[in-house]
Amino acid sequence: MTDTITPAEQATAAASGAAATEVFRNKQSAAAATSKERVDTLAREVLAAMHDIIRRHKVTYAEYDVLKAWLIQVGLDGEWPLFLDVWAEHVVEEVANENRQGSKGTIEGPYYVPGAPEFPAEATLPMRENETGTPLLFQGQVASVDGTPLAGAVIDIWHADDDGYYSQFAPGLPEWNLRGRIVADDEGRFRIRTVQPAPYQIPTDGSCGRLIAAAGWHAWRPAHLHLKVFAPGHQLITAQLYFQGGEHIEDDIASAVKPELILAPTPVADGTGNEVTYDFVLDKA
Ligand code: MBD
Ligand code: FE
Repeated sequence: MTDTITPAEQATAAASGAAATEVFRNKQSAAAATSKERVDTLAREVLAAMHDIIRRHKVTYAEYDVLKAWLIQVGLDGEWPLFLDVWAEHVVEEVANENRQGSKGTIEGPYYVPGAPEFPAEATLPMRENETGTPLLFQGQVASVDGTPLAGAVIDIWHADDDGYYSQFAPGLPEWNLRGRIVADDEGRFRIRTVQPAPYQIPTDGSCGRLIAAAGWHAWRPAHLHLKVFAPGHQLITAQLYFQGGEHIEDDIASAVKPELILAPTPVADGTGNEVTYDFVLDKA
């Protein structure tokens, strides 16, 4: 017996949803305005698509009330960030970055927190003394599309632990566990030591989980590292990197896997874990 509260004992959909909602509300870009014409067009077409579905499937009053109750509960659970990032963000990302020449990106998801502690080019991410998971050396170089190395590029990395929990979204984890901003060296190179994350199941005890259960879907994302790569004069890349052969690479619930984003780590000679090299190419701003 121990009196330590583990994330698994206390993590709830409502708690992680409330944290994700709060983080999103602090994001400045959320306040960006749009024109009346744009709102008119988009809102009208969303509503028309809904009307069309109701007619084609002859949606009943009983079904309409189930939907209403469910939508109310999504908000109460704080799960709008989760819902939107799992089932809609991938298309927004596709449209936003369709003209990029450099490295592929993918969705940000609901668990990024700006302001992680900063580290030099060779660094170990903040982790607990007994952090479980296979050690991973993640190294590479950041360059511009013309091949120029980007000295001082910042690699902002965050990922779940071996149990699938993100710090600040599950209780009992150190504030910045498995989160850090690594500043690349004069040649744009970085060497980051962390542990390989496990496949991730989105919360099953909230509204998103109820939808998944009611529809007979699954709640899994493949194991992934999240990254944002910043360099002056260049477009920010928001990406995730996955692991070759990992579970749910082929059926990510968030539809965010791309072949270019799959890593194939190899065991390091001294038997202390895996290593992998991945280079980032940034488009000019
Ligand atoms: C995640 O960890 C994630 O990356 C996304 C996109 C959605 C839910 C949880
Ligand atoms: Fe994630």
